[in-house]
Amino acid sequence: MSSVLILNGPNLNLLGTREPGVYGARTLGDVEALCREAGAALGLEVDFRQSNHEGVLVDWLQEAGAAQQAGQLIGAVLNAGAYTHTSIALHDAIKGAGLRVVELHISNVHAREQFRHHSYISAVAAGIVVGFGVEGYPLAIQGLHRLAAEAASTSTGSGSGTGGSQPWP
Ligand code: CA2
Repeated sequence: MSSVLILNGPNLNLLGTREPGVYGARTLGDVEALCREAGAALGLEVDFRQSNHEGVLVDWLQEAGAAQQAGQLIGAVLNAGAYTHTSIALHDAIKGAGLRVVELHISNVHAREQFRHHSYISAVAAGIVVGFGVEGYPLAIQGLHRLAAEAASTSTGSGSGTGGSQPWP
């Protein structure tokens, strides 16, 4: 069975405990349940993780790239939290690992402070889901699944789409 990795960055363990006006009332455990349901509907095993540490996220992205190249993983949904706006290390890890990533934000970062408008992840992401609340997680899994299926059909020559010109792996 193929799997999908869901990676959550700093402070997302606090989801549902504070700032419900921005991030909603659901906890990270609730988000994991949403992801497991969405993954099961697509026949995917869900590996759901959170870390407050940049280097741990880098390690996980590198491991995920290797698993994707081995055909075990379709890619990752990444909510890098505030590291989105600061981390060249996460950018380099995604690029270096050749990992298919859908960047996700619960809030609409573009309607918030200026410092949240720039993302180091977007340039190396296959797609972006922003501002749908925690319901964005199942949307991101569905989008990632579709992109992986398109890439597989393009690489076997059986697809008729335009995916071959996409700048991601
Ligand atoms: O909207 C998102 O998903 C963010 O990635 C969340 C990050 C923020 O730094 C990004 O700009 C946008 C913050 C995650 C912290 O989440 C908390 C949840 C509840 C209470 C405190 C923090």
